[in-house]
Amino acid sequence: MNERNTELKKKMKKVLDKNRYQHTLGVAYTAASLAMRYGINIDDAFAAGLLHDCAKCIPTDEKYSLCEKYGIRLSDFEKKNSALIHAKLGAYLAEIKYGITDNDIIAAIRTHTTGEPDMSLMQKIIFTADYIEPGRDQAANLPEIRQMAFTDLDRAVAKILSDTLNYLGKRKDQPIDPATRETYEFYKDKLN
Ligand code: DGI
Ligand code: FE
Ligand code: FE
Repeated sequence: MNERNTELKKKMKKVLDKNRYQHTLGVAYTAASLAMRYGINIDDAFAAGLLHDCAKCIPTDEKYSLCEKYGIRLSDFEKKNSALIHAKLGAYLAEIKYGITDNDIIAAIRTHTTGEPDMSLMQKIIFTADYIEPGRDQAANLPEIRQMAFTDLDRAVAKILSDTLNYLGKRKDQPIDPATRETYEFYKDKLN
């Protein structure tokens, strides 16, 4: 592992709780494996995986005050749903607190929860690795999506979005972010 990633790993161990840290390592190694498969920089994918949830364990009120402090513009949906904020705030912290300068890594952190239309390979890899890392065991169709991730990444992205919309649609307490729908609209043709 390169020096930057060794440092980032130590820092994440400090700012994340135990379960989140284990999940983070799972995402980092899964992202590195997908990077090998699809030919992007392995160290960068590992770094993006390490940092994707770097803002997750910040208390909710502090998440909002940090966004205010740094002038991070939240969508109306994010203003009302605190679970989504860690992506945008995390992307910003990756840059100013953890020294990431690569825009593709920053974008991958920013879009890891909802995705966005027309993502880069790095963005799709982090979005997918977050869903399929070995520690995940709740989602439907995981075995199928795990294989698909290594055979047809766009199709895996589409399937993750379709399953996520399905799952959120069944839960009254979980409104759907328009960004999740827009991403699905862009990728849904890949399911055919
Ligand atoms: O941070 P993680 O738990 O690793 O995973 P995540 O960043 O994908 O998702 C954070 C939470 O956001 C998770 O509980 C799923 C949820 N989520 C994803 N898309 C939407 C959503 N929640 C709502 N309410 N609406 C969405 O569109
Ligand atoms: Fe997350
Ligand atoms: Fe995550």
